[in-house]
Amino acid sequence: MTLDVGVLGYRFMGKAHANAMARLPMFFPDAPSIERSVLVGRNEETLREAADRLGFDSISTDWEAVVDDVDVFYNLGPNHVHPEPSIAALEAGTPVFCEKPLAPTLEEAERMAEAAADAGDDVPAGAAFNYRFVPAIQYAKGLLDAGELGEIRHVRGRYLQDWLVDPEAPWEWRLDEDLAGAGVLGDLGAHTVDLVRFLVGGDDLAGDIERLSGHLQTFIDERPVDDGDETRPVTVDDAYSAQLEFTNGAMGALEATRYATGHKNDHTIEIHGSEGSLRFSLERLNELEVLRDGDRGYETILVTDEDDPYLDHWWPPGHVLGWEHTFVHENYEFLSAVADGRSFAPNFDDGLAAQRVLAAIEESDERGEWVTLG
Ligand code: SOE
Repeated sequence: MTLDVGVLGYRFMGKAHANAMARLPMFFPDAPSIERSVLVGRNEETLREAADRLGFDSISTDWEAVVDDVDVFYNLGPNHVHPEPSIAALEAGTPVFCEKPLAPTLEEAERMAEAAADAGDDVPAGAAFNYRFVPAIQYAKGLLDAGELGEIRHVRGRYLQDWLVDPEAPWEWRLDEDLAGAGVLGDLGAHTVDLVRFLVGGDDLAGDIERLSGHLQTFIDERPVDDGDETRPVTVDDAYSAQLEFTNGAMGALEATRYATGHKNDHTIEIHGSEGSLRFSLERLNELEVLRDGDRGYETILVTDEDDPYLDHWWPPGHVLGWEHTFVHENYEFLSAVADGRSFAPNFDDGLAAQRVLAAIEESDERGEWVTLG
């Protein structure tokens, strides 16, 4: 059986997922057979050009018709377009893969998670947290689950970019509260919160987040629109930081910004346990630094062997992978779950869980006090 895939969105994420789908038959021969069937958007001319370039059979400006028609629906549009089409697809029994953050607001994320629960486990609703699918992150997860780091005490996650350092950098939808929900908190913080939950969530590691304290900042509150003299307000945060306390007493420190001069896409996670520590940096995504003996320092493990996660599908040992491979891995897992009619993780509940943390960080910033998640 061939799955007809409908995709809403053809810019950055549309390209990343279309590339992933195109790689599947070459590198993951056991992946289900799929057809990039229809590309959905608003402007026919732009859509047609994108559909040709990204390998889609047809275009549509009517998502309502598409979600009923296809076997799988990908929602890769800006955040404000995540809720309604995703909910409509799930109501029609169509599996959905939705980009992060799940929704602009907590209330909308709750509605999406409810629609996913109503659709049932055999209609997967995936949240596209691609960094879970970095081989070194999966390797780290294996070490943590095996208890090799002992009792977890510290988790540090920071995501640094610099595309807003220039005050003339143009306005875009990511800077508007109505379209994006939040700024860096939703765009980058969602990734870090999800990775922290993935790596150390669960009772036997650091457990859930008990309470947190958050701080948001907007440095420049208007930006030029395209090349003209007109400006538009920036209505979201440019940076956030948060202190976390986990149920077992472990501590977390999270941070993200679009103003970290010189840092393009620098996502790092550090974890310290009673028996060891680990460090991961997206800028060196083929490596994991692990410390097991306090007197000998960190050992750098190259996660590029054929028995490392997903590596047997690619090149001979030592041939490194990149950012785009994370999308291939998540597409492989998600589409396999769809074909088998089984659940997929991370799902809409994971998207909602991350959103609850983000909302609590915002609330803490507004109230100027710690917030209990409970
Ligand atoms: C832009 O800040 C962005 O493209 C995010 O939207 C992505 O989720 C992240 O992976 C890279 O940066």
